[in-house]
Amino acid sequence: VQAVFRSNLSHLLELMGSGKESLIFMKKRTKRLTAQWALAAQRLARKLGSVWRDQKQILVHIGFLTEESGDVFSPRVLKGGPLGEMVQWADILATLYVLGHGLRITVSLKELQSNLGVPPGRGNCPLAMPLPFDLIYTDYHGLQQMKQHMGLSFKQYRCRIRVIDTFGTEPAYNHEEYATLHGYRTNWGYWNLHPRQFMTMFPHTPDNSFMGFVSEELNETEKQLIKGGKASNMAVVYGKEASIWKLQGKEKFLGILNKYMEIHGTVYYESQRPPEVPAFVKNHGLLPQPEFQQLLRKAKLFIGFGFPYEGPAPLEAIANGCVFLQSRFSPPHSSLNHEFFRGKPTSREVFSQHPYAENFIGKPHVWTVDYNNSEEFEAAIKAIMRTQVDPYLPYEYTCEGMLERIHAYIQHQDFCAAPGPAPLGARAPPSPFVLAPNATHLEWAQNASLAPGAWPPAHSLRAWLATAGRACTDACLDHGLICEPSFFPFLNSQDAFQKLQVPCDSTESEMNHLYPAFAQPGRECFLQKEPLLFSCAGASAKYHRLCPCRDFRKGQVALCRDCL
Ligand code: U2F
Repeated sequence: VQAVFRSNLSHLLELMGSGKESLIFMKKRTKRLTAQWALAAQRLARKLGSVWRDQKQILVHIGFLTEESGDVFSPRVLKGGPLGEMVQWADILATLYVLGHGLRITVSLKELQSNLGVPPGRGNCPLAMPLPFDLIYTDYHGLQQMKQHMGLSFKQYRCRIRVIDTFGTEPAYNHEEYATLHGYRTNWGYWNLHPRQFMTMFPHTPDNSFMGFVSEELNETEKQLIKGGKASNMAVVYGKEASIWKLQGKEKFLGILNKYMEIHGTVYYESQRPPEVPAFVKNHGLLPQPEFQQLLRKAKLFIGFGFPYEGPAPLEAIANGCVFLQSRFSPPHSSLNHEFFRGKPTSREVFSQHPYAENFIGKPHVWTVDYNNSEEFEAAIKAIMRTQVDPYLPYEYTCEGMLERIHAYIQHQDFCAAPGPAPLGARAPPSPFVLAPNATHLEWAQNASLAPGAWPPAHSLRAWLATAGRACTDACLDHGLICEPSFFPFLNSQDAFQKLQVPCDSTESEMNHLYPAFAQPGRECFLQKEPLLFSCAGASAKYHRLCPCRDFRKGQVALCRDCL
């Protein structure tokens, strides 16, 4: 059946159920964004033209909202607790619905079981039941619940699952045996799923799929109005929970900021002002989302204190014409040195509160400075007050951008059919490679008939041998490209090393998430033995990694130019 775009979301609102504070928050958001979703659907429909879109039957099981997993989030919705996850789930539901797919939503174990056709109390049903869904979107909590309650069906249908995973899961942590042997075991990882079944909130590593969320968009008139109405001396602090204000040394930089600007906060409080918030701060208390947006529209500056990491609010601030000022982390925060990231299945080093804002948006919208350096901080404030910035929202965070991306995933990503690339170089890479003039970079021959139907199309491959110690994520970005893990199999052969003129004295095949790679001392070449371990993330001073890169659409890093 062909999927048809939907613009009326009232049935979705019914499907979302009611009761919990988290669901109320999500429904309000969906309702408020209805017109924006409808317009985006129209635009995308025009852009895609007559392209056939399969209608899928989709189950969305939001594990972290189930009582069975403790549901610690719902009671904190009105108390300054995390809302980022709810923003994202609301937008995922809207996306799937607007794209025209068949949708079921569950937020309890009972509903999950009845939708899966598992009789309650028969959790360990040994038979693999036919699954009435093509796709299941869930999270780590939901995954655990399905494993416990689907019996054999779980094994059989795991390839249909997509795991919404805010901070991402790198291949080294996902592969159970490898993680256990090499110290990558965490609270979350080791599910042996295809790494791209994990979907992140920001484009962290392309090993996972970038899901994202949306921010409210402004039309031209609104943009002009906002620009005219900005109070150049008004700052809003990022952080709705009082604990964020406990930051050591904040007096110094807040003192400087207070010299130049009027400081506003939206910190939740029960009856009296939280003692952590200085008296000179105008605290509005936690605001409903639309009022928070209104506040951002007036403000010139949105300032981060270092936590929360990588939330939606900075994108909303920038979309509403604020400059986002944040602190640089030196040394970077990671699962090795910071409580928040400890136990998360990623080795990623976070160099500022919001790396996406820093790296994908940057100046004039985003300033990343050392808060301990008073001069640098003060100079930034002065410069920000002088600069005019336009409201800005990257395309991938617009409704159209999110619809486009998820449409492409749904139509092209298939982790069930592919038997996986043959290990051990048993399959020669579909030649020919074309050697670029500078001889360190291989281009895939334009002759795409070599791998027909592959997605992303094989001709977008550009291979690079990274310098020692560089991860493929970074090596590709160095060349204005993005790492594309699905191309690793093309590079995992002696032939590929030869074409890149890598002088291999010997070649071995092992399980290592950094392979294929070249080690200078000994001139050894290493191939990847385990396809699940192909990884864009990861580096070691010992290796030059062989990296598959590709181009990407401007403002839509998840998709290559010919990916639609
Ligand atoms: C992030 O979670 P948070 O919920 O703390 O992220 P924020 O960036 O603060 O914003 C979430 C939403 O809260 C809204 C705002 C954002 O869309 O419009 N809001 C509001 O409604 N009223 C207010 O007064 C202020 C903000 C991240 F998203 C999670 O994935 C992480 O788990 C968490 C911890 O790092 O950080």
